[in-house]
Amino acid sequence: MNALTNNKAVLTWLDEMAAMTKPESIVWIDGSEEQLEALRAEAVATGEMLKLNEEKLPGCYYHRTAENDVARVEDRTFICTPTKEEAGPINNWMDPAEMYAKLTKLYTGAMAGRTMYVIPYSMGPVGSPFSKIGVELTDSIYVVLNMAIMTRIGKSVIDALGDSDDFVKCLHAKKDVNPDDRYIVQFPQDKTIWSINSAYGGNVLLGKKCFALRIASYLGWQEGWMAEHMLILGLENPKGEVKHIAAAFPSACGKTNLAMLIPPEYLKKKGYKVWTVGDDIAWLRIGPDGRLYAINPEAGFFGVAPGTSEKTNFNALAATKKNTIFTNVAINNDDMTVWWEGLDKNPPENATEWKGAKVNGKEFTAEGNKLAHPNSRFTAPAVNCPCISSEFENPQGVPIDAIVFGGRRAKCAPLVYQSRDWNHGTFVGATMASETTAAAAGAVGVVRRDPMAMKPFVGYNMVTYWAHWLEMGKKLGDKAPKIFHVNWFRKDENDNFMWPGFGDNMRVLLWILDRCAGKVDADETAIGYVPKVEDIDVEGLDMTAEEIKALLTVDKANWMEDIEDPNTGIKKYFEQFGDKLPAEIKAQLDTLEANLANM
Ligand code: GTP
Ligand code: SPV
Ligand code: MN
Repeated sequence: MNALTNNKAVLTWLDEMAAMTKPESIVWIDGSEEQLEALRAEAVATGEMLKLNEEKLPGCYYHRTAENDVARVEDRTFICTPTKEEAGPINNWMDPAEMYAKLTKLYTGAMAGRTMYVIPYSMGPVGSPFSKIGVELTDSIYVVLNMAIMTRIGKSVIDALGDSDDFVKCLHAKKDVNPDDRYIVQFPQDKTIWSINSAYGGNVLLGKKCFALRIASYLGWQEGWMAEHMLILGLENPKGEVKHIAAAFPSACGKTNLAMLIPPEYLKKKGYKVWTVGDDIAWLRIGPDGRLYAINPEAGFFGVAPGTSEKTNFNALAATKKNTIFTNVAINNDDMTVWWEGLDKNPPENATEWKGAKVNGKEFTAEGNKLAHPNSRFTAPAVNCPCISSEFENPQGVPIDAIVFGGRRAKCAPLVYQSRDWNHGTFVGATMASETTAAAAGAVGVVRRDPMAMKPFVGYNMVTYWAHWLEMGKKLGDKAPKIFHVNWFRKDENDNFMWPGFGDNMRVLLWILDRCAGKVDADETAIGYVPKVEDIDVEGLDMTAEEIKALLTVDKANWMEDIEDPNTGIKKYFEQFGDKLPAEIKAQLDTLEANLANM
């Protein structure tokens, strides 16, 4: 097929990559429905995808990845800046020349006998001042079809690029999916991403974590804006006024769920609503009026399937009912529909589990096995979401009133607290911790520091990133959003969640917005402002004031341990940054210690 562009920079790079990977043919993705439909048919013919029930799940497909290839691989992800210092101590680093040489060997002939697809794509609405363009080369139809949902693709994008060389060069080859030679590599200065030997989501949909977070966070630092692992939601009150909240939680810690929240019945009746702008990534810029504005650079949701049900996340489930790709969930062979843990209490008897074995799902799960992989996902178009915001395509983005950090903490962090100001809020983000989840390969349930939920995604030195946050705060001045921290995952002595979560998180969002509007008082504690028990509305909730109080307590011993723990503590974490730690962050730690000492 003819190239879609005469752009010299694109064509020269494409020639180089094709000379290295040696595909049998090259196909440009123009974004037309005819072309995508032909690719779906081809993927079904080769067995790469299965067609699901056309009546119950129109336009939906199923894909299973290799057993060794089911999540992001953080130990094989590299930030290749010219110096190690620029990547910082928490990123894997290799000298760019060395990495290019090493990977060139792996890529040489990697697409022999295969087709290379050329996908022009835009992160953000085409033509928005926030938006950026990438071109992904891939030998995977699964990647093409996912990118077609997750980003804006095709002719309009390459036309918008024109003659410019300002695009991110993304190369993906699935090769033989060998985990020992798997690499996910960012070269921020070259605006280049090379991914090889994986065919799973976040490792290969290069517009997402690789570009929209790792490369974009680096560009944001250079250009004075921010790329964050944040959902964006609009909360509408009964008067029809909408305030926007951006929230950063680590992977599989509730962003999709909060972004699509359905309020508890009594609030719904009053007229409260939540509108989804984004569920995973926010690009934030200071607008002409000096406030912070956010867009969602994505066009779809790559959401965690397990735990998604009509009760927990009605809107996400509704979004998956058509034109969706399911990865590593279970299949109900009776009617070619999908199932996962938490969808309902009725696992299909005639099931295929995520690895491909035919099993009796009832017996299989009763024996303690999982039918769906814990990180199985759906790729659903944002337009499918019943609560998609009318601002979703707004090229100027939405003004942000509050920033919320959060994680999975069985102890320590209360249900919600407010930072004293932007710098303190930056410290709260920088010292975030969370129990690990199945979203990345490795142990699950271990507490680790995950600053701003960006540990796996920051494309430069974490301390420079914190300094950039402090700098943005200076520029925003008194127009800065207020910064909060939430924890939906606090547990009691019996290991039960103390807070119902999901829709009831709305009660906490209302307190947050009341604080932003100066409408409600709070208790000043060592860690920041904590709600008064009576200010968390419990109407319709079966919870006592004592239980709310327990959720809000700041326990001195727990907090001291959080600072001092020799393995996971804040001090230990900060040590690796040495004297590069911003003085303001150190000062905030000193204040926290002094406050706790006075408790
Ligand atoms: P990534 O896409 O990996 O970045 O994840 P995410 O932050 O969007 O996480 P998501 O909303 O998909 O939630 C992950 C898991 O946490 C799901 O199994 C949810 O059911 C569960 N979860 C979400 N919100 C809550 C909550 O308020 N309470 C509890 N207990 N679980 C929750
Ligand atoms: C995450 O792990 O935070 C995700 C899924 O959103 S992935 O795109 O695989 O990174
Ligand atoms: Mn994510």
